[in-house]
Amino acid sequence: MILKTALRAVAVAAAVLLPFAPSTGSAQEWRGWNIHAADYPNGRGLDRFGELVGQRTNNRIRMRTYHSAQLGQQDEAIQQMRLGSIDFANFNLSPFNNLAPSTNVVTLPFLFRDVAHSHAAIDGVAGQEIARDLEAIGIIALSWFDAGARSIYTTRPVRTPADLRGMKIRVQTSDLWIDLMRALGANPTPLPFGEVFTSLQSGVIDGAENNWPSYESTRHFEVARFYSTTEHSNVPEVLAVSRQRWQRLNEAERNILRDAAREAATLQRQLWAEREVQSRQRVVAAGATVIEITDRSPWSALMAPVYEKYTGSNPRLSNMVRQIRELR
Ligand code: BDP
Repeated sequence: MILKTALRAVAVAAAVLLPFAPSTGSAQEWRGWNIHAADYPNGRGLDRFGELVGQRTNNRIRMRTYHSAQLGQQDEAIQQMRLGSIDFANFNLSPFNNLAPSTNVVTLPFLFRDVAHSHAAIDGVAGQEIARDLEAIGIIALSWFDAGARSIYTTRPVRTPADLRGMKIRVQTSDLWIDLMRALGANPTPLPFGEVFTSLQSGVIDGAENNWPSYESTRHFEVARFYSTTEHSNVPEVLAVSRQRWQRLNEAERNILRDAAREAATLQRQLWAEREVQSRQRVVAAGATVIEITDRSPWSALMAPVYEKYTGSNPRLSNMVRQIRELR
């Protein structure tokens, strides 16, 4: 009798637990890519993601992040994730511009009013559209990291678009970025992130553009000492996993990953806000000159052709722009 009850209890427990059983019996090792150092907000977010997934799967899914671009530069890492040799990563959305059309929308210059506005967009409809496009190319978006506002920094002072004329400015590999820089009068030079420092040093380029934490952590401020607060783009970042891995997970595991990614993004966003302030202070203390651009209208006025080219003839994308603008 006791045995029967015990057996029944086991059967009931098995029935309840079965849908949550691991999709594969053995432990899995997942390789994660990060372009930044481990102590950068994004590195901390990725490590938290791995920790939570490990805990909640009883270490059946063990995640290890390779920081500081050990597994390659961003464009290569994206290809590797599509092929399934990188399992998870944090990517900026601009390197997807030529692959996933809706990522162009959130890269567009002067689109977001502030951080809250960019969160509302990416945590809402824009994020859903982007996740759909990324899935189609083999990448599953789980949550969104902050990347703050990007501004132009140069080896000579820049106060107006006229000052930028003919200067070689590094951009990420994206047609939109090339057109954006051209529209500002600069000479865009696509280069991997890891080559920017030496290219500035050797004079291959005269400047680049990025947020405060990247300007500081890469030490670009040592070679391009003028940071003009153009704040021309607030392109967000994604915490993603490879579709190949994702397809082999059961629903319970997917939920664990989704929750862990959301919690990691909450941490990253908090750390990001702190790091932006610290990075600005550090570069100023180290002698960088901040050129405050208070009136951005001469800059944004040049952007109409970029909007036209990337969204004008595409109802889906121009609709996204409209929806984002209407967000309050
Ligand atoms: C940083 C992003 C990183 C990009 C880099 C870049 O976090 O993903 O690779 O900019 O400009 O802000 O390439």
